[in-house]
Amino acid sequence: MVRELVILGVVAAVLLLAVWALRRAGARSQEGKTADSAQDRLRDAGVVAGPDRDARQAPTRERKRRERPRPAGHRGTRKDELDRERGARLRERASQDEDEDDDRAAHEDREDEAEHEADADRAAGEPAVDQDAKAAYKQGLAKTRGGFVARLGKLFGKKQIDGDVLGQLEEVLFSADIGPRAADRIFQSVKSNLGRDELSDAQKIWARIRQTSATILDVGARPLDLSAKKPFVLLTIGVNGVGKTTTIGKLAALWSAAGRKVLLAAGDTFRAAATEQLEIWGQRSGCPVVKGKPGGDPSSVIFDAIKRGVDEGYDIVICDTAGRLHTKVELMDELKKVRRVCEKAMPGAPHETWMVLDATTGQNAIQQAKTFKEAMEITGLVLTKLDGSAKGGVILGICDELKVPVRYVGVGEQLADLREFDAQAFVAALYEDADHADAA
Ligand SMILES: Nc1nc2c(ncn2[C@@H]2O[C@H](COP(=O)(O)OP(=O)(O)O)[C@@H](O)[C@H]2O)c(=O)[nH]1
Ligand SMILES: [Mg+2]
Repeated sequence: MVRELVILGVVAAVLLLAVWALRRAGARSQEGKTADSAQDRLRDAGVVAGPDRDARQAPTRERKRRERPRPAGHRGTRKDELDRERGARLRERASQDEDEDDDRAAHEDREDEAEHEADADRAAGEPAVDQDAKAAYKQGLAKTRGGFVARLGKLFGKKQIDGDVLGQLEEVLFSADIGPRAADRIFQSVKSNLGRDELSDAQKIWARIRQTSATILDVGARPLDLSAKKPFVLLTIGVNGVGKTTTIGKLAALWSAAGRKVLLAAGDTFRAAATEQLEIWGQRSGCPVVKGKPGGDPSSVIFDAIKRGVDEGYDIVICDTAGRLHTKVELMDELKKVRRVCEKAMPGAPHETWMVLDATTGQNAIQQAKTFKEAMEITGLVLTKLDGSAKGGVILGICDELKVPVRYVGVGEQLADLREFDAQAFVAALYEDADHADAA
């Protein structure tokens, strides 16, 4: 009996233990579920970072989860609803923040790209200055290239260059706008330097033409040294309308931008509007202008300007002059007087006298230069209006005739449209693709 009672007790204890164990397991699983849903809610609310929070697609996934239909009949408590609303608001915020982050990142990317492009432009910009100058020369030389260069191209473009080539070369060169002297120099150079068999080689003929052209342009002038005198006095001369006043304005802008103190002298008192025109350029370039009375003595204006230049420590004084008087003799006499007065105002002045020539006038420019040179010393040339339909090849003729260096060329009407003359770039532009010029 005692033995049976013990067995019953053990069985009851085992049963009780089993029931307790089952209950405990049920309670644990309930606790886990509650914890999971709390975690979910916090994650939903954005308070806790979920594993995919940092992923770029998070807003899309969140939206999908929000849009997922809830099981039918699911009704949460009021607190659950408040939690959901708050969570939705926070998610919206987080999504907006991420959108803003995306916008910021995209903006920064664009800024980076722009910076990159600017760098590339800057890098390309350095050699582009030369390209630009060459392009400007090429444009200015369009007529010349389309004329005698193209005719030479046709002449040498033939498969077989016959013995007659020299005669034709002479004819083409002399009808070009480069002037008879330059034409003869080029012709003689080809004739005397190439042997009979070399005359059938177009490349050799072109090389000789290029070389002689470069030699003509190289008149052995020293580089311009504006610091040699203080003030450095520059006198500009040339017939009406060639671009003297415009060139003075461009030079003033160029040199004052380089840190020089520039003073302008309105020496064209013959034309009423000339002084006003120089004053406008003075304003544009930020340089003061010394002016006289309309119809007054140009020499006294220039004298005053140089004196002021000396007294007030100017680096450069640029003097404008008239391009036309009642007669040519009068004009030349007046220019000679201006020169004498410069010397009186400052011994040794003017330090340079530049003749301004309009490239579009072709052979006339050579004639003008010769006439002025007979009357007074010319130390440099500026060839304007090389842009547009200029007959730029005339530079060869002028340099050959005068043996004076071209210092600058004008390639437009604006302040920045002035370039230092580069003989190498000029020759390169003049004969570029010359071998194919017959195709043009
Ligand atoms: N296209 C072009 N026009 C120019 C250039 N230089 C001057 N000009 C124009 O030529 C005209 C006469 O210029 P101006 O300076 O008054 O000549 P000036 O009488 O010698 O002083 C003006 O309309 C200028 O704008 C140039 O390099 N290119
Ligand atoms: Mg003028």
